Amino acid sequence: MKRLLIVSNRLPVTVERRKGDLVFKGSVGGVATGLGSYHETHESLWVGWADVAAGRLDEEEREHIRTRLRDEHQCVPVFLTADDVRDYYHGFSNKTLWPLLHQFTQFAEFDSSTWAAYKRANRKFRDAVLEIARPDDTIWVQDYQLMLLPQMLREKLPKASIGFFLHIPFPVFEVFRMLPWRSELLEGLLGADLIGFHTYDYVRYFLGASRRILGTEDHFGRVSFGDRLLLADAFPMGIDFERYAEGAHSEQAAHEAERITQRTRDRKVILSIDRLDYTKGIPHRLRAFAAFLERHPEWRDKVTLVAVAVPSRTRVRHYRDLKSEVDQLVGSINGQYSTIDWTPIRYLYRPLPFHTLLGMYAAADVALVTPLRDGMNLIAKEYVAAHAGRDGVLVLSEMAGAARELGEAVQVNPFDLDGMVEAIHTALTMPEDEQCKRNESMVRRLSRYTVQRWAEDFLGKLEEVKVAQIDFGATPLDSETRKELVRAFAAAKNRLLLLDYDGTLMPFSTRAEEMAPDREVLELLEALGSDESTDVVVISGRDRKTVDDWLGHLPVDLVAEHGVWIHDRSGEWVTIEPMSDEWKEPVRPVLDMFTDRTPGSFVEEKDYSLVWNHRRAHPRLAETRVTELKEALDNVVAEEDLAVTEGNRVVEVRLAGVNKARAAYRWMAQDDVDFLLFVGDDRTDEDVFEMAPEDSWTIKVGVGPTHAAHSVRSVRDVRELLKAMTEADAK
Ligand code: GDG
Repeated sequence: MKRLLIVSNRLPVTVERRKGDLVFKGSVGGVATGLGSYHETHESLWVGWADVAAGRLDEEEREHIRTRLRDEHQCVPVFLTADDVRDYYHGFSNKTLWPLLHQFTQFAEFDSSTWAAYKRANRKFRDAVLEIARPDDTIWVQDYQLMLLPQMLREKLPKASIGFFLHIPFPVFEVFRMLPWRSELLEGLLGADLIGFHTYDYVRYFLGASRRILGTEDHFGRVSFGDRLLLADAFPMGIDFERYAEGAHSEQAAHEAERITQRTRDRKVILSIDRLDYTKGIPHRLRAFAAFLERHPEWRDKVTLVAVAVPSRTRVRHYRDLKSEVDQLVGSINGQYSTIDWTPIRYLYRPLPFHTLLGMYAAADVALVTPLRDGMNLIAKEYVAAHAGRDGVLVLSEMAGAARELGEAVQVNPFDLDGMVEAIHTALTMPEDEQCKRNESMVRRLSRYTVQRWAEDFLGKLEEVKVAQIDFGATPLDSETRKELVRAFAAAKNRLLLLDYDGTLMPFSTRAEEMAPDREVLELLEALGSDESTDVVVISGRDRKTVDDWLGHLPVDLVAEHGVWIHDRSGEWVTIEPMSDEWKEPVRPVLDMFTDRTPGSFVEEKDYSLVWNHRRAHPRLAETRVTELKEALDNVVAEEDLAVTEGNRVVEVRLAGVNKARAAYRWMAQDDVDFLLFVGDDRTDEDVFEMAPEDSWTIKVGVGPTHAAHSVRSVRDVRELLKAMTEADAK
């Protein structure tokens, strides 16, 4: 059976030394809670740190921990020293990555010694995984503490299925670029086959950073990096829905809720609960609550804010400062508004047992979840689940990943004090039936996309990527194969070279007119085409006039408009068959409309095709528009028998059945050809790759799924290959 190895900084079980004994207990936190449920119900092993300093353990204790964790919890411990914990965990992870990735740049420290510790610790995790990994295991690495691990594992297990999920936000480029070790971190992540984020925005930021920092290429989330294909995608983490929906009705939770209602004397209860972290916006929330009491005196004595702050990272200074700030704020607000009978804020600074947490969810009329920035935020989802089928209002920050899915919550910008006051008021005065209605829609979504589904979805996608990688690609043309090709060319008597133009002979430029052939290309074509035994055909998607102007004087044959027009050295331009262009009428207005909506795009008209070119448009916008455009064209396409193809930054519409392959066939069909080479770079070339006979040479420029047998990285490689061919011929 295929095993899953989950790897995270912290195990879902922590070990504590109490009066000389080792005590095992569950960990608090988003990753442990969320994935914990999946782990319990599946065949998986979890590798991570058990929260106990290794220096204080003798070998016998370590063995005891190993055995118990393995037998009772399917966990494998990584032993970290006190120095590791200080520098890798409290240091680089929590003083550098955590603030930076949450865009708290003012808190981010850049220290090369903690960076060294981070690398060292990631290697420890790698070694722990390597010790137990079997070849067909799936390895799923979690979160920001282990961003180097995917690549470290890839080096040792080149074929393994490796997934990575980032539980916190990925920041915009301007912030990520601040990190002195940004390339190494990205390379670390790119060792994975699938990189998951909570929201599509984070995916975009990540792809943008990789493009700009490492020069990766991506298309619909498929990333090509070197000779590897991987995928980045959004998987909004869900919760173990039943655990909260049913749990809220359990006897213990109901008892707890009852107690809270009694203690707050039937006042409205607003719940605020998070780890005490500066990203969670606790001071902003407290100030908003105070402003609410100030501006709405009618609510004094009628509402209680239950504020739970779970201690976290107390060894980091900013967390201790935050603790003082919160203590002080709570004190001053309570000092100002309390009466003998009423304390506006009930403040708890400690972790709660699970049933108490559930009781609090159940008792709260309003949950105030207003982080300044949060990868997802599971508390928001858990609260809604606990209110399935009943009233209760979620006030949710727009800055939490969860806001994308919980559109029916009262959404608020946590930096906007007036908006926050307004939101609290809206929540407290919302009619009950509206509360129920809003919850119903959210509950429907949360009960479908549970943490189970989230994990299955991620792992399913990971398998898909592995399959795609098999088809992906074309083996890179190594030097041995290249020599073989050149030898075959030199030995052949009747050679046929079919060469695409844009992106194959000439590199892309954002200005189409700048792509006229340079001297090197002209000389290469001249040299190859002058040889009697070589037929050179340049197959372009461009209009025939441009192709003629640029290449018409050379001893080569030409194909324009992806196969509509053909020109051999003996004659005129002819169409491959009699053609009509009446179909353009219904298509043109559709393309014009998309041009108006997409700044930087334009329509090119050729004799028998219409092209929507978005080379100068914003790539992300264009990506969305391409999908919409294809949908919009669906009807006309069927009626007029047209083909819509996507090329490099273009969408082209032309009559079905006219393509490069059909044109190329004219030359390929000659039966005395004993060397055939076709080089192309985009989807319009795939028909030719597919049709080319087994014994021909097919080369794709760039990476990506293809029917070509080989690939080269760039136009430069193509030119060098052609040059080597002319030189071999000259010998
Ligand atoms: C990170 C990201 C992302 C909290 N206090 C107690 C307690 N909890 C449980 C909650 C919830 C979890 O811990 C907290 O999850 P969050 O999502 O709110 O926050 P982080 O710990 O910061 O988690 C976050 C998450 O990873 C998952 O990807 O959503 O954005 O920052 O499940 O119920 N549980 C108990 N007592 C407590 O006092 N028993």
